[in-house]
Amino acid sequence: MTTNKALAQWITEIAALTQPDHIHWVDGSDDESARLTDGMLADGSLIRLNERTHPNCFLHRSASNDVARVEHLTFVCTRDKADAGENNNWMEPAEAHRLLDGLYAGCMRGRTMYVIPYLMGPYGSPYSRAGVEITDSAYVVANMRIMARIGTQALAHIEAGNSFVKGLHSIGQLDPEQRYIMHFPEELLINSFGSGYGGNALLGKKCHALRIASWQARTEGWLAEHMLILGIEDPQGNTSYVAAAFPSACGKTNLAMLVPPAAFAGWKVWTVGDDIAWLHPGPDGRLWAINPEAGFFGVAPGTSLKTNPNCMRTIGRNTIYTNVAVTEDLQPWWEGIDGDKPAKLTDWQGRPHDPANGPAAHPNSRFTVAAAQCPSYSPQANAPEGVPISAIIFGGRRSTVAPLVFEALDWAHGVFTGAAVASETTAAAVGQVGQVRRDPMAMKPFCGYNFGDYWAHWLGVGERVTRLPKVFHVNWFRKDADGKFMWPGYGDNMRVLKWIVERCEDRADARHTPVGLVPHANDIDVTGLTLSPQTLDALLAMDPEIWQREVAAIREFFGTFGSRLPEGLRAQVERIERELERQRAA
Ligand code: SAT
Ligand code: MN
Repeated sequence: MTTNKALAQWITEIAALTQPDHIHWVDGSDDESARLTDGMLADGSLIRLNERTHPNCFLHRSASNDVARVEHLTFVCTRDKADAGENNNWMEPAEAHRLLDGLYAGCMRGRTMYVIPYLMGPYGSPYSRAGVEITDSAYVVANMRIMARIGTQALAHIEAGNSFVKGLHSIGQLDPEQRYIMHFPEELLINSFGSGYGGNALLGKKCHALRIASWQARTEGWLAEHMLILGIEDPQGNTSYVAAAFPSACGKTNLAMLVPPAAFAGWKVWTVGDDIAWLHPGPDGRLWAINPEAGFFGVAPGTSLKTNPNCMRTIGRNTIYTNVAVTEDLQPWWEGIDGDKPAKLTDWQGRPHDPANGPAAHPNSRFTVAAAQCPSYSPQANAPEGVPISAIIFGGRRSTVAPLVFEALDWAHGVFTGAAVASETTAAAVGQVGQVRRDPMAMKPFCGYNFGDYWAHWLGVGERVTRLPKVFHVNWFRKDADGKFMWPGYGDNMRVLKWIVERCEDRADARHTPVGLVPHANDIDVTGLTLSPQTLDALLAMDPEIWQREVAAIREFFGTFGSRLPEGLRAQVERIERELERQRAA
């Protein structure tokens, strides 16, 4: 139990509502973890993988209709609807509470209610925040144990008088018709029902560290962002840190663990985080970032020694796999993994694999693993003060329009660039894959309040922070007329990171366009890369006519935010339109 009265009272209240058979306060110990794992092995919710090749690794198969985040069932419940904004589904808080309390009533009968105190962020950091997740899923406990700092120390943080976010989760009947992911930012409360999967159920991640935290960050003057954090060490031993926002399943984990190409001897990339960054103005006028998470919940398909060797070296032990396929001798398998496809596989639903049923591993199958196991894990990853950010990078998956890289002209233009991010959708969320949608700052599914207010907050940070990071936009996914990717990506993205670092140090050149500063072909270090000059030119092209159409689409999108759209963004649209028109006329 706990000495914190508010917490004790909430637990009593929720136990009365949900009627569990047992209440288990999670202490985070190895003993407890072993007992939970044994229970899940016994009831079949975990399967032990090949102990020789993958020690202490397990497979979980989720319900086949519960495999991704559900954005259409995700709500932000604020008193004033306009505060949630066009970017969120909204429900009136009292109505949402009525609906959910009805679903929660008696939902834990015959089950154990786990109480998980957790901390997002390093122990001892002034930027870390606590939460308590109540759940009836042992699988959630096992994942939270990897993804956050849970148990006794987190509880001590709360009992020392720090505030905490409340998260109530029940898998219910895993019925997609009775599934809701509800946020009450004004109450620092999350209610999740009917899903056991990833971001729907591990409430410390998207629900707390992005939706609720973004709301708190706005009132407190910081930023909670869907960004990886990495350090780039040059051959002289200087390390610069960048934070980068891409929509789900666009390669954040790969970029965060990048291994530079052979021609980049002496360069090294350090991983601080792969998904979420909390950025605070520091005493020296720079933005400092911490990774609130302690683990990676990454997409398995496409991960291989070729695309992400550090990741493959991370996930060989102590890893929970969800919805991957398995080989005959119980090794995890997915499309894109190294080696030939085995003749016999069991698919993610436990059936003998038949290609007629689709891929063997679900396209959104995942691994959950402790960040500390990553060979490139940064020695600064647990620094209480975080790491100082030199550059912010936005990106999306665009087969056309966006060049390989460009730099924003200044902070306000950088905010515009982030707000205008668009990307082709992926399997990380339920729905059509491959549609272009606007995904500002890669926060479309995660911003806990009105995007108009959010952009105004970003612009405001530019006025308060004296040593602002430079802002960039990248696109690794440009395709040629034959539909083939033009840029090799993965480790070769180091070539773009190098230009970015050099720009931050005023050591590299660029040409001015209305849309941003683009490298000349010879500004990108292509040593050791076979890439035709024509392809590189095409990758760096900024076509004014295509961009006139793009800016018209951005103007229309911004228009949906009405009077909450900050004047600073409207001014950017108008400037770019004017300059593009002048360029076209010339
Ligand atoms: O399911 S999660 O939201 O945790 C993963 C993702 O979409 O990035
Ligand atoms: Mn993500």
